Amino acid sequence: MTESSPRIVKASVYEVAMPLLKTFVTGFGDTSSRHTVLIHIVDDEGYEGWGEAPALDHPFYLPETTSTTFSIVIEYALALSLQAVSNDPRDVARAMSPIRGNTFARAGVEAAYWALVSARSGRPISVLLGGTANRVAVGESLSIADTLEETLEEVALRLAEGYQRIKLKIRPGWDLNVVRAVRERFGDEILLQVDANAAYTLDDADVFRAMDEFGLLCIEQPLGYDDLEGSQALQRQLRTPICLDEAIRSPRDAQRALDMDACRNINVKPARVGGLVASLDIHRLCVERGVPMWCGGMLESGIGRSTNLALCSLPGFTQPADMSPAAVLYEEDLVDPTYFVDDEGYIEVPRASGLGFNVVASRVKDRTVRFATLDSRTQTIREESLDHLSI
Ligand code: OSB
Ligand code: MG
Repeated sequence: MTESSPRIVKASVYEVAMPLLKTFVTGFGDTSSRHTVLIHIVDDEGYEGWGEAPALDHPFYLPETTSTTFSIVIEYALALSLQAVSNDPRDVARAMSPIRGNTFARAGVEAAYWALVSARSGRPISVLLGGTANRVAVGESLSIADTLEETLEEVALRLAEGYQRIKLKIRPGWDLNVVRAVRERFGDEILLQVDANAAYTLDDADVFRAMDEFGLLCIEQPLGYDDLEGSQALQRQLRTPICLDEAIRSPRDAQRALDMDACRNINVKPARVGGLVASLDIHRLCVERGVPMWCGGMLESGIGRSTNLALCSLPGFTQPADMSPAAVLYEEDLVDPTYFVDDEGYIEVPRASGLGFNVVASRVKDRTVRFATLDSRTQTIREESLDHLSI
């Protein structure tokens, strides 16, 4: 560590229960239990940074889970970050680069350093990233419902609230019918897209060819979570851009997918691609090639949403971000005030330095089910009994 980079004197990781108000139903199954992982670091001058590693509890979206993320953060990611040549997030990302995969763990640790350097420099994360927008257009991602009527009601509500775009989760049996029903009720003007979460195979190509008639912004991750070849074969048959989510877990994946024409649109989730540094690389690539992109979500708390919003302020993010409001997801957010969608469907990019939102430590504490912290003597991160929890 250089002299200009103060020492990290506190480094902790928390597994936090964030029960969803409603089960989130998608092409990969049901998500009812939701635990997220938070990283908190403090330097020797008292500046702090929070980051979120929002893997899901189960391995049905991607291989990583809350538990694997928690373990990798303790055993490797946070430990390696402490060896970085400085606290600059690019150096931290480099220090963690020996870790294969485990993008959520690396992204969560890196995010905490972005918040820390932002707090120290007095410049908001969006500015550090090179962002220019003051507000970000958002859309909701709608869970698969029991009836079409339920979905139509929810779409009506969101459009009335100002949401700029509707994303329908689809799976076999809930696809053309729901798209047709939404188009019939709300017309061709609304921005509409679908997300299959890898629930189909190339044998279902006719479903997607039929979708071509509905003027969708994109068809997100129709085929297997790592199936670039299948996606390439399907994209050849479609006018609607395929958007990849699960299949892009690094800048290299993004380059390969675009070179192959396996997609013509990209969902960037910092947590899925390994952090904001990797997201900036994908942003540069997409801008160079004129590929539209947008920021996805992982049902994060306001802690993760804050860094997503900062990223969306970059000029290449031309389509509305997935940002279902906290009030729809959870009883209460971990930040207060939480982000707010105005009646034109925009969320303000956090302007404050540091995380940009105030973390309510007591809420984090009340919801923590596991935690680990830095043993300053051995410089290792160790799991601790909840009796020792102090934030
Ligand atoms: O596929 O985009 C997805 C949430 C969890 C896992 C995968 C996905 C999603 C969403 C949620 O669609 C969007 C949001 O966070 O508002
Ligand atoms: Mg998706």
